[in-house]
Amino acid sequence: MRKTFTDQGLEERFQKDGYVEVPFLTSKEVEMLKTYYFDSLNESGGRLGPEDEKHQSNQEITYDFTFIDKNSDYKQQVFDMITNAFMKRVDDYLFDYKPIIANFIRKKEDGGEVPLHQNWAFADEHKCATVSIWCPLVDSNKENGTLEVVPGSHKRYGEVRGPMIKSELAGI
Ligand SMILES: O=C(O)CCC(=O)C(=O)O
Repeated sequence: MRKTFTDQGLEERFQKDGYVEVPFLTSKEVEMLKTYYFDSLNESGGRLGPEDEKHQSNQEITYDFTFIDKNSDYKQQVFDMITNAFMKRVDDYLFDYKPIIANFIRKKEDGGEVPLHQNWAFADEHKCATVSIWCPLVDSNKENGTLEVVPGSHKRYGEVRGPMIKSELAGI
């Protein structure tokens, strides 16, 4: 199995719990990304929904992820901004990783919940782990949509995870 973290203590915690908490961006970098987020918001094309894929669903999406934005130029711009800021720090922690997705996530205060899920499997997880870096740009709490994790749940569910594949977590 390929190593994920350069630090052995972090590696062991990550393998056991599926997550670690570490200091990440400086307050200057947070301010820069926040300013960029609001300044570029008018370029967003709005979020793609099931109807855009001619898929019938009564599930309402209540949050914005850049990943599902209709404007691919905007997505590319956001990817570049975020990865540029993050890569300075990523190499302090992770062992030879490269970014494949970068998102701003905006949740509404009333009902913007992101449902329980495990991220898509982007690699053969017998050989390596993929990593999501979640970094709030405002103080986050239960009221405004912090992230909650279930320690140790990362190796418990399906290996094949992606779009159009029913999640084992769907009924929970
Ligand atoms: O912020 C959330 O609630 C979920 C975020 C998430 O799924 C991710 O960053 O991969």
